[in-house]
Amino acid sequence: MIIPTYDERENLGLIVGRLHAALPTTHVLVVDDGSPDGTGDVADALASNDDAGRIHVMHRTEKNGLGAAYIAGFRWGLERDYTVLVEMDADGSHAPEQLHRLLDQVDAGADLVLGSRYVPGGTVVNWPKHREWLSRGGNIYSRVALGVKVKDITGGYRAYRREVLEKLDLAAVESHGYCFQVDLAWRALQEGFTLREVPITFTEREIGESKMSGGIVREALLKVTQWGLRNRIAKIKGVAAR
Ligand SMILES: Nc1nc2c(ncn2[C@@H]2O[C@H](COP(=O)(O)OP(=O)(O)O)[C@@H](O)[C@H]2O)c(=O)[nH]1
Ligand SMILES: [Mg+2]
Repeated sequence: MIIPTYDERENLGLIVGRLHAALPTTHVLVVDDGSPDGTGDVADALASNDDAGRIHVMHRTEKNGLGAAYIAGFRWGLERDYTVLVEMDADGSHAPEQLHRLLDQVDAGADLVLGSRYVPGGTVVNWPKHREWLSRGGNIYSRVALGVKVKDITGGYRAYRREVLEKLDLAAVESHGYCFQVDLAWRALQEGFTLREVPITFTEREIGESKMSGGIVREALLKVTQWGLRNRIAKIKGVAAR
């Protein structure tokens, strides 16, 4: 389980506690980008107080975005013998109590499982209307631009079988913000991995602030458009070459 953190001092202990109450054997890697609020110290304290040695911490010096933090975390996990690598937010939006839904589908054979707000049974709690529309709009746009059927390709609660991350060229992933999520799912689909969505309840954070920004939205729009166009051009060229 990889948890990226930026200024999540009050959330981190709560989420790790909930995770270990739900699934006691799960190992955690906190990837902290030098949070000014001292989240890195909180993570170190959690790690040293955990007698079972389940909590690990990676300290990075700069705030480099969600994508870079996850890629560093994936590399760390792949260097060790973890068979499934999970992404989860630190702010309580993703319920550790629902993690078994994702893991069950990995056990059933899926390569990549997405916790999905927009399949039947999935819900969003306490999101301001503009955030919900941004998310729904981003998903509709991604579906049309990329021609995929995924309902919640922007979500950040997901489980990867290690083979997926071994196969993908992580060094080539340039997405910084949340379009990193679209990027990885899209790459996995293109490699022919099987993707499944399971319903989750996404609950907006009660503590701390969102790091979502206009720059993150612009990056996503630009990149998804580029990927979609590139894919179409490649298909047209493929047809023309026959
Ligand atoms: N390490 C790291 N974590 C980040 C960064 N940006 C966001 N996060 C973490 O990513 C998760 C989701 O971010 P959040 O701001 O809640 O996004 P929102 O739920 O879309 O509003 C949280 O655990 C954040 O602390 C970053 O630049 N670096
Ligand atoms: Mg959040």
